[in-house]
Amino acid sequence: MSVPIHVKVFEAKGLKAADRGGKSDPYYTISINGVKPFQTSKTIKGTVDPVWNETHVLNVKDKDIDTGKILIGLSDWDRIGAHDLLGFIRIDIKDLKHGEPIDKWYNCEGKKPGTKEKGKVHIVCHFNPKGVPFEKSKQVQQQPMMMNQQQPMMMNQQPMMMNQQPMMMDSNQ
Ligand SMILES: [Ca+2]
Repeated sequence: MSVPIHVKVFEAKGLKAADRGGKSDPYYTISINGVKPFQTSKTIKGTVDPVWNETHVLNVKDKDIDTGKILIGLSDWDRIGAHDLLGFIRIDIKDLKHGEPIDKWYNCEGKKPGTKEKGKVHIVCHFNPKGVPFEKSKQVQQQPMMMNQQQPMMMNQQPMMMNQQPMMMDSNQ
């Protein structure tokens, strides 16, 4: 059994500058516990304040609900050579409340958990046992009275959203 978490990565501010001229070309990979398959974002070139607005659906296995982490690894794209690491975001899945979107700026960490790195990332995580799509869940949050009526209808939309994601992954790399 697994449970979907919808993660929307809006933007980052003040990431490490890995290129000359004080800029980076940031992109990230996102996974549960750093286990493949990773999902990869677009690369936003020439900035330390990238805006992504990308939504990911991660399937969390039952055994990872108490101890697993959402791991986001931020890197600087380079035309030649190895890409530079810019930082990590680690989100404990046990801190996410079931069914309730959590909207937060997370500080970047270094390679070692708990160490500081430059920058922060704006993320909404929605741990979502009923399978309500993220965008709809925001509406539900704004209209709490309608919640029970809307939920069953929306569950059918989810497979569609999930199929669109792989198409978008490589388009800007
Ligand atoms: Ca670069």
